[in-house]
Amino acid sequence: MSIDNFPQIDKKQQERWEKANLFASPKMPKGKKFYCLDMFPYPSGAGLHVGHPEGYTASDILVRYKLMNGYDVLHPMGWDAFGLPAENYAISTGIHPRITTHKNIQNFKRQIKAIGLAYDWNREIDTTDPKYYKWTQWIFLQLFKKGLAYESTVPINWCPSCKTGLANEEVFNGKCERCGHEIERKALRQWILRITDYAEKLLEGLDELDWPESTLAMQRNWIGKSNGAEVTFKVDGTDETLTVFTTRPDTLFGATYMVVSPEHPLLKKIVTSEQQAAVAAYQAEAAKKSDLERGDLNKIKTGVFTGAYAINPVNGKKIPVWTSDYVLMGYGTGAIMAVPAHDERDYAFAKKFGLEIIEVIKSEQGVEKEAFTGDGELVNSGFLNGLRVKESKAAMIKWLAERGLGKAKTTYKLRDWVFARQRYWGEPIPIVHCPKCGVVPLPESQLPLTLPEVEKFEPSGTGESPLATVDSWVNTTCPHCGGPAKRETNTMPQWAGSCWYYLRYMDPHNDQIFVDPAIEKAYGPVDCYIGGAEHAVLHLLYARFWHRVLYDLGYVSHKEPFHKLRHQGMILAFSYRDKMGNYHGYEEIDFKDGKAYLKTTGEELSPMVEKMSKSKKNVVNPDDILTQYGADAFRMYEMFMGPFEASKPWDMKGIEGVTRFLKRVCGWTDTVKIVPESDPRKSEILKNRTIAKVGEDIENFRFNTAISSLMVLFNDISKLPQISQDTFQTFLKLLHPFAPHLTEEIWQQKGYEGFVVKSAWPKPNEALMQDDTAEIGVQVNGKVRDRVSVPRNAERAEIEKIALASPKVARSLEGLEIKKIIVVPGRMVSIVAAPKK
Ligand code: ANZ
Ligand code: ZN
Ligand code: ZN
Repeated sequence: MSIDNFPQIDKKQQERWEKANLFASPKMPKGKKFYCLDMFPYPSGAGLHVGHPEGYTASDILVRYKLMNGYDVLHPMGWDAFGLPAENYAISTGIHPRITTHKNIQNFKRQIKAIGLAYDWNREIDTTDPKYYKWTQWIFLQLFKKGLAYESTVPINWCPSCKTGLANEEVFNGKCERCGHEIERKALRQWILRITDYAEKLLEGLDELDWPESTLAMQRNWIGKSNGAEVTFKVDGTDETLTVFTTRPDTLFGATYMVVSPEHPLLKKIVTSEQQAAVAAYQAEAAKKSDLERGDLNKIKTGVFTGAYAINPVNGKKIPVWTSDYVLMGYGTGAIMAVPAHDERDYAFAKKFGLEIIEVIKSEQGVEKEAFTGDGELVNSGFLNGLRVKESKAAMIKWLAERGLGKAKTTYKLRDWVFARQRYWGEPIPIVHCPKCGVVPLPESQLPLTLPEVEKFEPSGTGESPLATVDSWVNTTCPHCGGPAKRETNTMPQWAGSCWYYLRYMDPHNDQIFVDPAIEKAYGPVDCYIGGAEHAVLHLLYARFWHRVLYDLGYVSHKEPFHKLRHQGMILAFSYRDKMGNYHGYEEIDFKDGKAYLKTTGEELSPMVEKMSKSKKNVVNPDDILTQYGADAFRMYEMFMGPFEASKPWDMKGIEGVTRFLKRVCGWTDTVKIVPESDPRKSEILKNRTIAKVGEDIENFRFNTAISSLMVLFNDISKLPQISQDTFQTFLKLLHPFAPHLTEEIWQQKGYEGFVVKSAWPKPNEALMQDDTAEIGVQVNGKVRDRVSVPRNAERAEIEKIALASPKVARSLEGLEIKKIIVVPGRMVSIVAAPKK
């Protein structure tokens, strides 16, 4: 019974699993539970990429391992299906996004199923299904009622190419996250979520998570907590005051001028008539720049003197007030005290405009050439002289507070979340605008508020969503007064649906509430979450925010949604070029002995590692791999390529190697003699060590080394003339999470009961893990003649005896007389011999 038609086995086993409903999770977990979540995909028209299954296979391995360890496992899959590609496709073809999305989902599902992943498909969700987004809208209403959703007309990031506003998190280096177009500032009426109210909670929550350090750091930086003080300065000759935020109150004696942001409301009150024109011109210039150009990219400082002076509260000194765009209105108070001796930006500004520089922290280098930002002893600072920076901060805050001139203050970089998009294919925001009552939330009984049919999907570009053109939908009655009113026409951003989907999976068919609290308590939180690192501050921050609000409202019982998080690395690919530099696709290539040859001419091609792209003919389509090699080789190769988190190239030669291994396993199971007795001690030790190693490796996402140790075990046991049933079954069980189809097939063919995945994961026998013998070399006159195995605690005399008993050693001693035997315990035996006299 030769088994090597892998694709055929895949189909047969997958049908068998589906029939037995093997991966349905219980409604309510009873014993130990394990919730393993994959970041659900956006079902694009291009279909699955080999990058998707990398994470999915990892979670599947973990899930099968946990099932075999007796856990009630929750392992769902669904579709994050709102978004721009379907809508843009609709604009160019007129085909409704619902239709394209549905088609793409079917294709994704077929591809994912073909990999044999242990999902509970009864829990499948689709964020564009009104039954699902009813609850997305419901959660929005809870945010609204809690005062966490508000309307405001503010300058926002506008992508002129996507014709929509974007959140700060969606802008990278001043460019649109989706299309790369330069972002503009545009004032638009917006829905905004008050995520800043949760800055501290979102920061603190990070401490309890098992997440990659780099992702934690990105979230901490994004939230950007700064401890410092607010200090109030009098504007000379007026009743006005200027308050600044500073992280360095210790340097107040070194403040030699002040800067207000060009948008600062006080600016027009304090500017002198001589300076008015210059300031107005400067304000107009600054309005054209993005925050990024004014902040991190701002190398050349510009600015204008306002004509006004302020009084430094600590020494009564008169210092000039300037305006400059390096001070942003959106941070702190929009005004700063400038300390050029100890702040790089202030230093550059002071040098350029010839402003005074006073050193207040002593340093070896001095402040002749640059600002000194390190720690040191305070000088030129009155009552602070002689103290260090940290003590001076506290002392200065105390001094200011006692006089009502300032106080300790904490600020955050995090900004509120712009939560409206001027597009069609998103969740409608359940709000009505009434001329009498103002903004009125839709009653929960009217949810879901479904998307209306439209003729044109084109965004107007003026900042109005295509929904605004559907009069019959827009015109409605006010739920409050019953008078005529208009619906909100903005839709939610693409991130909304993924903010809570992991909760819906726990109880996907409930139409009373988004998740039954008892079920949430039992299944939550997600024990292991797997997905790309590109979501470090977008999805992963937004979902934590919604979750924390739901927690505060008492709807969920855990503070954080995702306990453990792991990111898969990027999959690159080998591309192959001929002598002329032309690329050749994998179907044109013969892979032989680790080399690549062009099928038509036999020319050897040279490989290179690059990003997958059509032009390089190196895009790997999972469908092709699955029909040629089968799902197990595909899965095993994805895991064997390298460390899970590392980016690594897909290599067709590698999949050949894994396939050879699986074929050897097949051949061996056909002929191997399975007996009840146990195996030689050496194999038993290796088996027990491998059990422990594979389990540990799976838990720690070291799938590649787990596979290596399985290969080592196979090499050993496949050489035995016969094998114990225990070892045989153990091997199948250990291999199962990686190659589920083949192992189930063999299990079935050997007539074993049930399914491997329903059998118990083997327990390593501790006593058989320690090897109590050691292999040592035996030398005769400096040449190694044999290796012998000796008990670890053997005495010198016993070791000598074993060494001399070796036939190889005896042969090399023929005609010689032993002069001396040196035993180095645990390492070697060295025999010195001379010809017999
Ligand atoms: C005086 C000072 C002296 C400062 C010194 C720094 C060094 P982080 O750490 O990012 O919170 N600042 C405050 N508000 C600002 C605004 N709206 N736009 C631009 N800069 C602003 O930075 C806080 C520091 O950035 C504050 O502390 C302030 O400059 C500046 F030796 O005050 B500092
Ligand atoms: Zn764009
Ligand atoms: Zn009304």
